[in-house]
Amino acid sequence: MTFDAYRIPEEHEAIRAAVRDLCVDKVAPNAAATDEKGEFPQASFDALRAGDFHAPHIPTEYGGAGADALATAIVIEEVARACAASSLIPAVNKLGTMPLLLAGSAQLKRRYLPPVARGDAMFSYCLSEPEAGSDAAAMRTRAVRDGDGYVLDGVKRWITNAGVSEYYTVFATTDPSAGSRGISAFVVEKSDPGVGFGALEKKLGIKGSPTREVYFDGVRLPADRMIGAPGEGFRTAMRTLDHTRVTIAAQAVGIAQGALDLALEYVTQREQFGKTVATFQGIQFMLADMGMKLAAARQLTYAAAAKSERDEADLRYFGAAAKCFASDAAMQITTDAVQLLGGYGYTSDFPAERMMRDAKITQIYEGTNQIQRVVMARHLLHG
Ligand code: COS
Repeated sequence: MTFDAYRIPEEHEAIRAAVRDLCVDKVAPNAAATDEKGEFPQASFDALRAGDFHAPHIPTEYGGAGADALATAIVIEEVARACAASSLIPAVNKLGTMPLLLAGSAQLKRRYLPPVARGDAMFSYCLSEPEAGSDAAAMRTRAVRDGDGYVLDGVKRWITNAGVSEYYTVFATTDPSAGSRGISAFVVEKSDPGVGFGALEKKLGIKGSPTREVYFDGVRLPADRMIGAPGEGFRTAMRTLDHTRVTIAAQAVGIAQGALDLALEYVTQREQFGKTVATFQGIQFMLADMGMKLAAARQLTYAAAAKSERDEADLRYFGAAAKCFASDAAMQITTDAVQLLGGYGYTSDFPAERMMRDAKITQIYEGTNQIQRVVMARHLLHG
């Protein structure tokens, strides 16, 4: 009797090998420059698009690659191993389109998913506001019913790929008296009159991925741009994050793997006291801890991805746990990689410091790790 349970299927490993090859050749070489210049990694986007890895989760019926949640996580992980900023291309395309996939009408999906699948458009997600970060339900952006449509006014902040993306899922309150039950979701196009963008945020890491404010000044939206029913927007936003926190976990795993690979290469070449530093037990213990944390983070991430694919009841808990654990692990592993490279690790001649800066955001976005702990504790206490 053969035992084949609890193993990544061969087809998923084949996807990993294909993305890894592509990233080594065509994404990693751009990573330092995209970070240094703070410019969108167009060459990496073009390479990912050519390989159909720019939005792999889009179902085949809309012209996508139809990758399941585990395959999508593996794609994001492998891109992040080479360049964290570039991994936000598949990750944010999933984040932006997930509300449509979960709650959108057939007509909205048919209209907006094929351009993303083809790589003609990207899709961003607009939830956070200047005064509504962790407390997402406190948003002030308003959509007021007007004739046969809505008029949208407000400001969204920290919007990944803003300005580059063609489409935006925007959450706005349609009934301020109803709190989180008065929030609705809409598709907004970059070209809709009244849509504007702020200056690029000057960030610590993921510098190649543009982050801007998005402004809505009297934007008229036809009623059929609403995703799901009025008042269901907050629930859709939260269900989306349950799925996409898994992709941030995958991104963190990829960044950490890149840092461990780099550290291993360095310590087996660097000589001090007449031998490679890898022969010292103090170094070996650090490597062992890095590898152990990474393995645990990857297993939790893949388990959460499987739950995402099956939309299991405890996905909320597993998505939060994977994102929290993997991002904390990535922060520790990248910091240790900088330490293992010594003075060289502290310079931009080596990518360790970039990886450390990039890892930091994974502890913050798609819900801070404090919020992930709130989500986990609520699940443990109340089911
Ligand atoms: N799936 C489905 N529904 C959910 C849900 C989920 N994961 N989480 C909450 N809801 C529902 C609740 O069931 C509740 O519905 P009812 O009003 O019908 O009872 C409603 O949403 C409000 O839920 P809750 O009272 O738990 O909301 P809170 O205001 O306490 O907020 C947290 C909950 C803190 C978890 C939420 O605001 C959050 O995740 N904040 C972080 C936001 C974030 O990740 N921002 C990053 C943006 S992307 S970079």
